This record gives sequence, structure tokens and C-alpha cells, in this order.
Amino acid sequence: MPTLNRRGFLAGAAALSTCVIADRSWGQVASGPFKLPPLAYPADSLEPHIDARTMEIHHDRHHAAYVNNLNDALKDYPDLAKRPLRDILANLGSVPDSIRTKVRNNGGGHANHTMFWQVMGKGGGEPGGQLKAAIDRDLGGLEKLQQDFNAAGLGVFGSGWVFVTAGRDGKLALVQRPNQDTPLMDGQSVLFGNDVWEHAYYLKYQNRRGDYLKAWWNVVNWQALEDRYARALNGSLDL
Ligand code: MN3
Repeated sequence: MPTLNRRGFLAGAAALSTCVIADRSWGQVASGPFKLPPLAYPADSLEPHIDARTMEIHHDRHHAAYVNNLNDALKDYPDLAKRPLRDILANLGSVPDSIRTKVRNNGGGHANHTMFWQVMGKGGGEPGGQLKAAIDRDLGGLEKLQQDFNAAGLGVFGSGWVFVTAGRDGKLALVQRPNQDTPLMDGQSVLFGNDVWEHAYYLKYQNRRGDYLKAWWNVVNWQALEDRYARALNGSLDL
């Protein structure tokens, strides 16, 4: 066993306790009773591409409603409510008929928005490392990805999402989903996605969804995406 000096021990213990706290708070996001995760940055951080008012309403009201409705759907099913959300969504067939649609819509909404806040931030820059290599290999490079992703977002009729999924083998794929559906429902991992519900952009962009889709790339947090990609590869990426 390696000998640790006191400083090494304290640093290790501090790292461990930070880890436990992070895991505990993540547990309340990712398994029930579900909690609304706070935004990790001020609501005006994504200005001018996404305005603060849109972020406040989107997070504090829309996402909060998905969380509340999900907990409400599960209130009479304590065993189900304790399961990780990822597990529930990947096995919607085992959710009782009477609550399945409510769990699909609101569980999907909670998972999608939890991901969404994480993949944004004071953006800029470009993908690097393994992620850049995967984008070049599977999606034809960043420029082609952005074109195809924006076209897919424009092509969602009504409300929905456009996602890039990551397989355990690292392979990336572009997919659309209606409503609050998510590739998690097909057992896939979501690297990132953009919300093309009108509530995500209407205050600033009105009906110009294409302008919103283009502007959104300015707030993509590439470092967060690289971290998510590393977790997808080692099987620890959750929502
Ligand atoms: Mn939304």
C-alpha cells in the first residue's frame, strides 16, 4: 500500500467528500423524487444568442413543470419512482399503462432539459481531442454536422428535439425526436441536443427557428461535450 503523507491524505479525503456530495445531488436529479437541477451559470450568460428571459422561463417554469409532473405521475408507484430515470425511460413498456404517457412526456422532458443546460455555456471555440476525431469520422466534420443538425432541427414538425447520440463504440449519429422523446428511450446515450420547441426561442426569434438553430452553436460548451463523450465511451454518461 502506498504511504500517504498527511497532506496527501487530506487532499484525498477532500476529493472523496466532494465526490460524494456531487453524487448525492446528482442522485436527486437522476432518480426520484426528482429535483430541478439549478442552472450552472447566470440566466444572462448566453446573451445575445439566447436571452435571459427565455432562459428563466424555460428553466424555472417549463423544466420545473416536467419535474413536478413526473413526480406526480410516480407518486403512487414508490418502487418505480426510486429507479434511475435513464432506466425508466429505457423501459417505458414496464411502466403501468395509466401513467405511461405522462412518464414518457415528463420524464423525457426532465432528461432532455437536464442535458440541455449542461451542454450550453459561455460558448465559442471548437471541438477538440477524441470528440473532434469522432465528428470528422462519423458526421463529416464540424461544418457538415452543423448544416445537417440545423436542417434536422428545421425539419422537426411542431415540437421536438435534434440530438447527436454516442454509442459505446464511440460512434456518433444525428437523430430527431418529436415532443419530449429522447434516444434514451431506445437505450442510446445522448451526447447533446437542441430544443426546437417554440418556448426555447420564440421571445427572441419568433418564427425564425432557422436563425435560432444557427445562433445556438455560439453557446455550445465544447468542453462539456468532450467530457460527455469521454463518459459515453466509458459507460458512465447518464442523462
Ligand atoms: Mn424546452
